[in-house]
Amino acid sequence: MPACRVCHSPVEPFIDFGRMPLANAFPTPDQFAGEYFFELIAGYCPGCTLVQLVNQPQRERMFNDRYPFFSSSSVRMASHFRQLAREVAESYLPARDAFVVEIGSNDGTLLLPFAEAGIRHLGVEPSTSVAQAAEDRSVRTVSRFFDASLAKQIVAEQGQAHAVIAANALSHIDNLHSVVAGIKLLLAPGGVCVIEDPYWGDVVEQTAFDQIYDEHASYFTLSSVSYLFAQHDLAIVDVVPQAVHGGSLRYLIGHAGRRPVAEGVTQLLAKEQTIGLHRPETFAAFRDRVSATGAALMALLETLKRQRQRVVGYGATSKSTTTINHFGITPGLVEFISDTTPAKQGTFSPGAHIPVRSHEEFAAAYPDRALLFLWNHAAEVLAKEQAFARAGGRWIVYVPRVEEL
Ligand code: DWN
Ligand code: SAH
Ligand code: ZN
Repeated sequence: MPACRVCHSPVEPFIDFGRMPLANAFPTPDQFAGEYFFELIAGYCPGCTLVQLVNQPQRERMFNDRYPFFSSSSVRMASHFRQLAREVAESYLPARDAFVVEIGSNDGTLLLPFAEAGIRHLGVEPSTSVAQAAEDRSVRTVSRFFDASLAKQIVAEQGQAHAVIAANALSHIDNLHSVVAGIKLLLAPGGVCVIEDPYWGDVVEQTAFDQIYDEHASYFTLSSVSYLFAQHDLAIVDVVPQAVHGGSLRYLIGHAGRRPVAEGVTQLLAKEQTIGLHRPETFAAFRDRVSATGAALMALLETLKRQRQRVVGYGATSKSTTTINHFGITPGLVEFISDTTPAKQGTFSPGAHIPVRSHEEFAAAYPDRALLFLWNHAAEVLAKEQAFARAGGRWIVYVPRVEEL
């Protein structure tokens, strides 16, 4: 059994999705033959409770000059990050010479409000495709993987940071100890570190199985995050649930002993114990619900095909790679996938090779059904696609369960 990336105990596999391509490696036909596949298996560590991938693809394969996910693709996420930036600026930054560092800053969506306010900032973003987009918006970015040695260099050249932020980034990082040691070095004595990631409790509760893919190396609970940060003399001082990405948790972290620990922290730790998130039967039931979702979704798609109904996918998300390849969705069942990202248009979905086309093609001739791979942004999508519903189109969702809306 593989060793836990945090405590080195043997990890116990609990779900196997089979042979899987990389979620964001959208190939063109000349690249079909060279596609990279790995066995997508998630496991649980009984030593420190961290849920994690058993086989982790190399980071350079995933995060590079072709990385096609741009944070600015969701208007709702941009406003979520603007609100977070406001809270950090109001509550945690000194009036003079504040310095903010973001890990996994992508195209600069979260740092942009700091840049606009003239606040000293630095984004750390290894994928040059998106780092360049940040630079184009005048968000200062260094295109490197964050770790302890980069943290040391930043401190030497630019000083410690009053806020270190990582949204949907820590879950993407396999060398967690080096990264958390780096946060320890980088954070000013009274500074705050804000981490936000999908919450494993919500993944289980919503049967949001497609959050499991190559880039998501770890699936956090408060228990596992507390354990990790405590190893580096950092303490979780507050936790705030967030509705984004199907249910996330925001962790506010400081140097141990520097800030009072909110009651919510002790309460959630106790709740994670009582609801049995880490019991074998919880994992078994999750696996059963994933199979039930697959059976229901494939039956519905087959029925629609027999009825000659046109089905188009909505959002060539990272998550869709797991759904499509695990359940065996083919171009015969889903005609194409509509996506607003220019870098994905004209490519094909990883593994199954369903064409990815522009949103204009979706709007030009509405299909009978749209399969919502973007279920986490359902509110944003349904609000702007009212014309599709008026034209008689219906949505298919599959998280938390298969339903036609
Ligand atoms: O964890 C991660 C999160 C933060 O973002 C990364 N590993 C990668 C990415 O995950 P995702 O691809 O599942 O993210 P989204 O935000 O669920 O989907 C983004 C995709 O959907 C983009 O290709 C753009 C597309 N999109 C669209 O076509 N129409 C997005 C919106 C909001 C839309 O209205
Ligand atoms: N924070 C953004 C992007 C999330 S996608 C948002 O919430 O929308 C995850 C990002 O983390 C990618 O842009 C990826 O390139 C970056 N990343 C992966 N490993 C990293 C590392 N070691 N250090 C910094 N960023 C990393
Ligand atoms: Zn462990």
